[in-house]
Amino acid sequence: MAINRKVYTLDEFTIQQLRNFPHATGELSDLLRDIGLAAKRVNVEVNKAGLADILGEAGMMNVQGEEVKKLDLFANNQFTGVLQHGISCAGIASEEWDDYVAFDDAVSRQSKYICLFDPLDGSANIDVNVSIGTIFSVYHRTTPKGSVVTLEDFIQPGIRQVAAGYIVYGSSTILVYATRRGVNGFTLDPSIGEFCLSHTDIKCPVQGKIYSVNHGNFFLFEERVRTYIHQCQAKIAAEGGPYTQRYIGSMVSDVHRNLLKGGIFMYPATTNKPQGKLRLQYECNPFAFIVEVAGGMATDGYKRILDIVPASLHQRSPLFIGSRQMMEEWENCRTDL
Ligand code: AHM
Ligand code: MG
Repeated sequence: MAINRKVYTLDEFTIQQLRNFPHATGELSDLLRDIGLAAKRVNVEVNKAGLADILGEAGMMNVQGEEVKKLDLFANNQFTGVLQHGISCAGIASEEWDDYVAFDDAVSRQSKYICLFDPLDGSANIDVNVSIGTIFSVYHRTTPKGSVVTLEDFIQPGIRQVAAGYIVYGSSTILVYATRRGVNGFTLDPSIGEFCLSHTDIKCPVQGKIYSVNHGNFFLFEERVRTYIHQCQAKIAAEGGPYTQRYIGSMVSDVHRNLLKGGIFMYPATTNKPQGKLRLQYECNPFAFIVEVAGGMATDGYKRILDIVPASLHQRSPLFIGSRQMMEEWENCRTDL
């Protein structure tokens, strides 16, 4: 017999969380609702990408010198729009913009949060129907309310995040967000157009089974990384079974899978990209926050991601992230033994 239980929508859940904080203003709930709304709009476009003549290059280069796809622009506009017109966000920074954007109006100057986001991560995969995602992080502004936000609001270390999350536009669409109180996932029910609580209090398994890395870069990695990869491969040869390697090339999907199933995701420095590929503020910090709240770890190979003080908005960092025990094995990996 089917058991009916109350299904919480994203809005209901965030409002319910407010009850734990009698002095909360509800601004974070508003902001998450705005992000959920933009995600639903992006989801519609992602789902009909093959039909809507929206595939292909928009013919522009973004600030990273990469070609922008049309859906990147659409997603960027959606997230910018909802945050600009909401009441909770004083300014944004996006992987697609050169600079941060301060919302200079009477309501936004009083808002207490700023938001950074990568509107469509893994967009190189759009043309081939591979899952892509949005990544976001939320900080308290450091400048006083009433003023216009400045660069200092956007280059805070990741440890100061108030919330962070991501959306995977995949076989189903899921929004996962973390606050210090926990990590929860909401799957989009297309029949009612609502994100519904589906993954409560997500914990990253302590012992992972999966290692995720772009093997094509193997000879560009430092020796320690190559040694660790060999250790993982030796484990697969010795133990077989559940251990394996998986790499989608879409970070949101790769880290989401490892968060649920256990594993380590690595985007190390390479000889041609000594700072790695991923952006500290838009990709590494939000995932580091989420995975740490879920019980895992995240480093740049040597130090904790969340402790890095950014020097600029678009700075890159190597990333090693995932299950605690695998991360400890990586930390203990030496080439001189
Ligand atoms: P993007 O922000 O330009 O989409 O790049 C980030 C993506 C990640 O999602 C993914 O993990 C990585 O780039 C894949 O890079 P590579 O093809 O070098 O392995
Ligand atoms: Mg990205």
